[in-house]
Amino acid sequence: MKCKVCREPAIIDIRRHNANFCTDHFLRYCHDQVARSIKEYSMCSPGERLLVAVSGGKDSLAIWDILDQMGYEADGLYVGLGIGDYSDISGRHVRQFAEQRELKLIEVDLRGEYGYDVPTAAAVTKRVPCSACGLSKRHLFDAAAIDGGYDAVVTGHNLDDEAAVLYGNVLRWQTAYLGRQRPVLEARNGFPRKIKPLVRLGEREMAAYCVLRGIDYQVEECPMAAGNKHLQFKEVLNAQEAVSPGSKAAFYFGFQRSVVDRFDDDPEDTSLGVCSSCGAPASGEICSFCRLIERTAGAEPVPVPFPRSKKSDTTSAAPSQQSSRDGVST
Ligand code: Q46
Ligand code: ZN
Ligand code: ZN
Repeated sequence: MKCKVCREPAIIDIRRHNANFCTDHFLRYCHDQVARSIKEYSMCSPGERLLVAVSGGKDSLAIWDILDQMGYEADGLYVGLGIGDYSDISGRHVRQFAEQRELKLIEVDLRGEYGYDVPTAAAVTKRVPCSACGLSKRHLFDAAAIDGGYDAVVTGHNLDDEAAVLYGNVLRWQTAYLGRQRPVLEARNGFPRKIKPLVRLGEREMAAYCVLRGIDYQVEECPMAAGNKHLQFKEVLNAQEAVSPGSKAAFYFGFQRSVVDRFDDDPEDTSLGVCSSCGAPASGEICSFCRLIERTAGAEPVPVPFPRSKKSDTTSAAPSQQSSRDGVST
């Protein structure tokens, strides 16, 4: 197996591009794919201040690393979700990464600052953990970006994530979500711009990127992800990709090219008011984040299940079934 560019021994094959790369050319390929996404979708410009939502997983640390190397002013934001050892280890990876590169890291701890954690919120609301978790993260990312004067929030959603979310939304014809499933969501209604520069790169490529760049990341599955529909959708698409490489990219980018504009892209919502408690955009008197704080106030902390091991997440592995959200809107 030889590198497509220099003919030296290759360390990774990318079947959907029918290409193999050596270490140097693979790292360059990752940068080129990010630069291409940024340009093609007008995600951000040099000189803008970016806030990277970092979880401690491979994708968010990889995109933080790439943007930093590209010369962007990119700070990190880590939200401590209170998911036992999983959160403790994730936080350590994020801190170590930021310290090694002398990057600015903002930390918010749900239990310390808002009096609840994800397992407790899930028990109180009687909904899947990803629901309270996603709500909390979205609110805190948005608030930190607006308060800190950042030009955009960057998330580490990769091609596997986005194709799986799209698949779930198409399966149930979630038209309101389909209109928002773009690599860029412009700032509006009091929310910051959101960008996903990893949409051209797969999960396996991001794991390889971190290994080759010496980035330590959280390799365990989130213990709250059991039953997460997103994982099932990834498995379906992985099976399809195995028999027909390029299917995920064709599905996702075909949608972007020819279909997404047919759906309403969340037009300016004049009915949105301002939360009387925190000042965030809200459809009622107080926003759903502040309602969650109220509901969880005084609740007994709930124990966390044991972490689940991922089936595969290395340079030589097939695309892994890494967790993400259960929700359909990213
Ligand atoms: S951390 Fe949170 Fe994910 Fe865990 S509880 Fe679900 S959403 S799976 S990205
Ligand atoms: Zn090469
Ligand atoms: Zn609020």
